[in-house]
Amino acid sequence: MTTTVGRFISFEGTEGVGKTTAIEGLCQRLQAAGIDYVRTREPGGSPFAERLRAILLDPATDINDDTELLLLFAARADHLQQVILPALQRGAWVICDRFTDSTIAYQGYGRADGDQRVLAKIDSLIAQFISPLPELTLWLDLPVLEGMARAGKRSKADRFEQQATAFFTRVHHGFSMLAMQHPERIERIDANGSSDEVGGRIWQTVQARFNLG
Ligand code: Z5A
Repeated sequence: MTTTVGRFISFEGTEGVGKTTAIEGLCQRLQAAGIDYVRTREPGGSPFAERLRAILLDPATDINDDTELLLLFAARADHLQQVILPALQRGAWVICDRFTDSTIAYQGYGRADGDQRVLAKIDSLIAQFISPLPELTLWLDLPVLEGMARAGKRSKADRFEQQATAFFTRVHHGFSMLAMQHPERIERIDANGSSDEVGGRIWQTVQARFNLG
């Protein structure tokens, strides 16, 4: 068991809900509060994992669901060892755009429609290779079509963004299941409204959770 002292926070949600924007806002507030933090993301976050990210997101990549799952975990294991654990051990906060909940939501529900065998495979990979898990997960909840409309304003769709609406509806269901199963860790944040409003909700939640003045 690895000893850590920093705080580990993940952001989750379906496509285009505003994670990147919200993380930017949180990091500005942490900086103003004098808190040392590392901002990172998945898949990716370390040099090797960023190479796997490029493969995973490339629309030309043709792999089956097991291969995708294992590549995500290979990326995560490297990211954890190279970036997350060293940051937590020196006392920094880690702010991570997506983590294991995305795998459950996208691979477990989006790809496999909640198939118990697939969910069990993912749980087993998490149990064997991933520690620690985030102590706070901010799930930005927005109707799927609104997130897709926000994301759709950008240029070219990656391999995940090319999925149909039904896929993202299953992913959204996956996140709501996770929020029900882990109320002690996952906070649902209403992602409707302006980025200032959403940012305010997030900061209130973080302040309350970690007793920040
Ligand atoms: N994936 C997976 O399948 N399994 C896994 O285990 C992991 C990931 C870890 C890459 O993720 C893909 O990997 C992802 C799941 C899969 N694919 N999908 N879909 P990513 O996080 O890099 O990509 P993303 O989820 O598509 O993120 P995103 O599209 O970049 O969205 P975002 O970061 O949540 O949103 P944003 O960039 O902050 O905002 C989107 C737009 O909305 C932008 O123009 C903003 O200016 C605008 N915006 C933001 N906030 C607001 C508000 N409040 N109002 C109005 N407009 C707003």
